Order: sequence, then structure tokens, then C-alpha cells
Amino acid sequence: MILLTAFEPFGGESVNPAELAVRSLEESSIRTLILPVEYGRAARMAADEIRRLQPHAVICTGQAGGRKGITPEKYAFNLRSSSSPDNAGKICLDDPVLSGGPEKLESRFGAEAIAKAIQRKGIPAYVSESAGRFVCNDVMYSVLYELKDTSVPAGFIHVPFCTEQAARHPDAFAMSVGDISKGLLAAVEHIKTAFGLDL
Ligand code: PCA
Repeated sequence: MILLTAFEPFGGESVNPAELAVRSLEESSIRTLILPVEYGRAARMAADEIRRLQPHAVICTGQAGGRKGITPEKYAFNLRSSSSPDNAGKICLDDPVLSGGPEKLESRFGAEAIAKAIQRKGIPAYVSESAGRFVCNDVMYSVLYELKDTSVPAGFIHVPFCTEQAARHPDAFAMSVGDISKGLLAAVEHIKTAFGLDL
């Protein structure tokens, strides 16, 4: 079974496109978990669920408004640093995710191959070199660290604003939730094939 995570809305948005897309993909071999946009707490919830479910693969997702496609992330960094508060009101500047942890951790599923699999469905996608320094990066780093001594493929995929958010962001790229779901499903299918997962 594959664990697919997303986040609740944040930053004044009423929806999170990753949450809408992930919820639409729920089925027997895909378990979903919607995380709070909070440093530390979201990462702990993801790690707890991984220990409980022992999934064959973990795909974490979140919104990256302003991006022009679906963006598999290559690296997570050991840094929390954003002027934006998380949903609990906490602001972190230059704090580590994990004291003494490695500076960065690389996605355990090839970001390039995931981007190509999504593009093959006719959906814009490209690799991102960094998951940012906010809560998505916190979760990506923590999940990769949790799984570092296993062979479980894991990583993070950011999605752009969805069309429901376009009125608030008239100049930003937006994609339908249907296409975001299709893109994430292409990622799931690619990971199943590439890692020979029999779910
Ligand atoms: N995106 C934010 C946090 C939650 C989400 O969906 C981020 O990129 O860090």
C-alpha cells in the first residue's frame, strides 16, 4: 500500500489543491493522510503513520502557489526558515529541522522520472531543486530521515494553485484539480512500476 499525504489549507486560502487531489485518489491500495500546516507536528504525524502502516512507498504532496506545473522535489534541507507563520502562528528563521542531521536529503524516487511520467499524460511538470524552507520541506526532510535505513521509496511533490484559487491569484498559473489528480496518479503508477511494488 502507498501512503499519500497532503496538507490542510494555509496562508488565507480556503482550499489546498494537494488535499483536494489526494482525497480524490483514495482507494484500497492508497491510504491518505491530511497534515496540519505546523512545523514539527505534521512531520511527527507523518512518521507515526509510516510506523503504523509500514507502507511500500510514501508520496507527500503540498501546494506551491506560483509554480507552473506539478513539481517533484529533488532535495529537502535541514532548515526551517520562512517569514510566513505556520497555521499555529509559529515563525521559524534559520532553525534546523533536526539538530545535527544531514544538511540535505535527496528524494528516494527519481524526481526527473516522475516529472516525465506526468508530462506523458499531457500535464505540465518539471523538477524542483528545493522543497522550500517551510512546512513542506519539514515533512519531506523528516520522512526521508525516518526511512533512510530502508528501501522504501519516498519523496515530495508540490502542486500549483488550482482553478478554484484563481480568483485570488489572477496572475498565477492554475490547474484543474482533475489534472492535478491525474498527474499524481501518474506518479503513483510510475513508482509502482519502477520499484516493482505489488500492492
Ligand atoms: N505548502 C506549504 C506548506 C503546506 C503546503 O501545502 C509549503 O510548501 O511548505
